[in-house]
Amino acid sequence: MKILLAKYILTCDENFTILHDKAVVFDDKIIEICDFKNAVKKYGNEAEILDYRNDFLMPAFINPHVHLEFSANRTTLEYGDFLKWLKSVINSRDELSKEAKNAAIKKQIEILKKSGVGTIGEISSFGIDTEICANSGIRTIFFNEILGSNPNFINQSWEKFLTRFEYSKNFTNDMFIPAISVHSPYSTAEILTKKACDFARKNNLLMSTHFLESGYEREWLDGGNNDFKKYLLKFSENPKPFYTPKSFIEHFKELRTLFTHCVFVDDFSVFDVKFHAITHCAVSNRFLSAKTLDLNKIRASNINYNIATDGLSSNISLNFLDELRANLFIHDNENLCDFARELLQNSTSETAKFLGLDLGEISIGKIADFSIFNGFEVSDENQIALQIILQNKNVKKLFIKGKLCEF
Ligand code: MCF
Ligand code: FE
Repeated sequence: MKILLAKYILTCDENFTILHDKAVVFDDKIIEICDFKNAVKKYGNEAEILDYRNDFLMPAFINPHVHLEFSANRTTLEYGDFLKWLKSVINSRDELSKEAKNAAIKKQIEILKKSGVGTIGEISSFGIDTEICANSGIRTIFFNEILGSNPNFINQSWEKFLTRFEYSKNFTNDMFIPAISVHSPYSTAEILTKKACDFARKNNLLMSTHFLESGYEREWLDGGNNDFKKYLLKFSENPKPFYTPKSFIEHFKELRTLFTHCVFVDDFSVFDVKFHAITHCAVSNRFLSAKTLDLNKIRASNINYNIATDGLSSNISLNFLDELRANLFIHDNENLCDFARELLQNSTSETAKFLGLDLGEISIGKIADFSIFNGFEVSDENQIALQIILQNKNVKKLFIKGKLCEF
């Protein structure tokens, strides 16, 4: 058991309550939040004291969408046009993933942790990341990816997916949770999406998918005949869109699904707020989509949104604080302090609730995933969330399940 004293505690609860000069008593879960003196009186005999009286405590971040297998990419993949990027992925993905194996992936997990991330959603395309994630100490929702558009290879795609999924299942525990990712409406035939969604429903698995990321994709699904068709001709003789945007979403009915990107969605009321959430990758969208997610439309529909880095396939950094800073710059119409608070909340408690994880908030009974930031002077508590994002390259300490992470 430990007693941790902090200058400020950002609870990240619904009201974004900030506590001043309080202590958290915890083992793998949070036992009590009270005055330091009372904590010492009650638990002092058995507890270790962690004195961070000048520092700030907040829940660890959740980064629900990364592609660690693309960790070797620096300049191989082309940015600035989605189709060019996609072609460069097809050409280089095998090599990139081989290069990423082990060292590069481990290094990026370290970078994630150092930036305060306690949980990731890993989109696994090949399965070379399974053991590394399972042994990494970072909590992982492991989204086994399925895709395939050529009708001749549907069974093969499904079987390959099942093999990877079953393998990942061997590592299941509270820190490694197998799940599914249907890659996207342009790359995944309807039969595969149906099978994957039925499988997820039957086995109570979380789902993730890339949706309406580019103008090309939007036009293609709307029935337009654009460059996307030329590109898809590589994979099948007479490519036709498998879905309309609406019919794609219908597959995910009553299935807890993270819809990633969605920058070309006009009306978010098509989603079910109970089961669906939007994963926002601001930097990735800047590099590939040439469009920014309209947060006001999302707020108007009451759907939950969360913040993710995507992989180094479409980002220059998996440091979560870099991504939060980028959000502050990219969404330049937002009120700075209010948006900073929303970013922290949507990277902790809001996402945890959606994913069904009992963490993301500093309150009694929650799993003790939190980080310590170097403290600073603030004249107004309203500045704290903003300055945490602006002033920190990394956290001072990270605890996952109550244990201090070594890095
Ligand atoms: O999220 C970004 C951009 N959108 C789509 N896919 C990916 C991203 N980063 C990596 N990918 C992967 C995806 O998982 O690239 C492949 C898939 O395996 C593209 S489809 C051949
Ligand atoms: Fe992605």
